[in-house]
Amino acid sequence: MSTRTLYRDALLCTLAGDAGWGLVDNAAMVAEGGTLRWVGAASELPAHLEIDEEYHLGGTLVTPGLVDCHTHLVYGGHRADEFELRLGGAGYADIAAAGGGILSTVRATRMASDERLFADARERAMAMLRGGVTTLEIKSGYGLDFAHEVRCLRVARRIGEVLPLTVRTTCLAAHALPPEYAGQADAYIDHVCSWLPRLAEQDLADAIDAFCEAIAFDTAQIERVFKAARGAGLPVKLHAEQLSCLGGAELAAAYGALSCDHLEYLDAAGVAAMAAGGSVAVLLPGAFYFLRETQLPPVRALREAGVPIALASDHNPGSSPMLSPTLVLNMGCTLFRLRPEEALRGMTVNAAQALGLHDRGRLAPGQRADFVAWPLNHPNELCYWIGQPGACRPFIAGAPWS
Ligand code: DI6
Ligand code: FE
Repeated sequence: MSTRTLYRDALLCTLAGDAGWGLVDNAAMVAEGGTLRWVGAASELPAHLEIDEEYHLGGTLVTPGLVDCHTHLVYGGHRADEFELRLGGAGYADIAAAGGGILSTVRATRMASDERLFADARERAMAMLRGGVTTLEIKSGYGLDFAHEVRCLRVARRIGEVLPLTVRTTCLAAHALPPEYAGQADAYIDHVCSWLPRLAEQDLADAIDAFCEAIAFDTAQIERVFKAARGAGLPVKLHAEQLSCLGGAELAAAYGALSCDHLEYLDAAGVAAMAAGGSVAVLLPGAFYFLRETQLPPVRALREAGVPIALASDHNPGSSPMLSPTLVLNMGCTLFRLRPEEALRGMTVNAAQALGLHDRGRLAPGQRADFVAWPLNHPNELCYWIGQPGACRPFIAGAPWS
């Protein structure tokens, strides 16, 4: 029989309904085998419940564990030099066109040993975990050939094995054109398509992503990747409409994409397609901030169309070198004008949906016992403090992490 654990003396923010914080004061939760079995006011705890283990949460605020549903955590080197160039006036796309940008990280990643990649990615994942993240997506996309993409996906899988958090891996081989295929984008896409069945067979990727942009791949090329993903039985996502509107979101939604991400330039047709296709809109305020973009994603139109909105760090060395989940929440509110409750739903229940996960993101019976105790009095403080709002205590599948 699995251990039955009681957690008491918490202010719960359950997000259990479709709207509202779902606050429960003087609350308790009971978990068994890593799953929540009972959630409610302590005064209503069923009598005669046999409890094996008990945690007192000291009156702290408890939210569902945070879900960071879009990161590029595995890479070599960094791009602080490029940051300086951009501050001096160089454009992100210009740097990419000159062979810098993503390709400079590809060079550093290919040169890094497996151990270096693993040790650096593990540190980054630990920072996320310390910040309250209990489920983390990690994309490849800095290998850009079969062997290096596989290496990066293996490193990502290993992070999920050595740390208690859940890691979902995404193959982003169609991220940029590797130098050995310069001028032959279609040939590179053929190769990428041929890798997908092997990735699925080896269980290395939970989803397939691509970058639809003038500096990356066009919709015809992306569609070929999506067809191959479908053939391999893998769900898709897309980096769409970040720097321009190419109609990527519409295409992705037609392929039942779990999510379309970035979306600053998303148009009305894209919003409608996402609503019809059931794709989550993943907004990435860190990249918007770091690239000093001015085009805001169409938050109001997404809301009105009923498209679930998620927020993520987009952690990567080029456009969003951030490792603070609560700073993502803050930026989602300050930059994109999300309401604090929308922002928190965006890093819990909606982010879980963007990963195809429906067993987490709320505090309710049947959900995983992934939650975080914060030294705060109200969940709006998660969005208010700029960055880390004091040390939090994550519990994963019911067990405290420290
Ligand atoms: N969009 C992004 O924000 C990252 N990738 C992408 O397609 C940035 C990647 C980088 O600059 O290294
Ligand atoms: Fe990204």
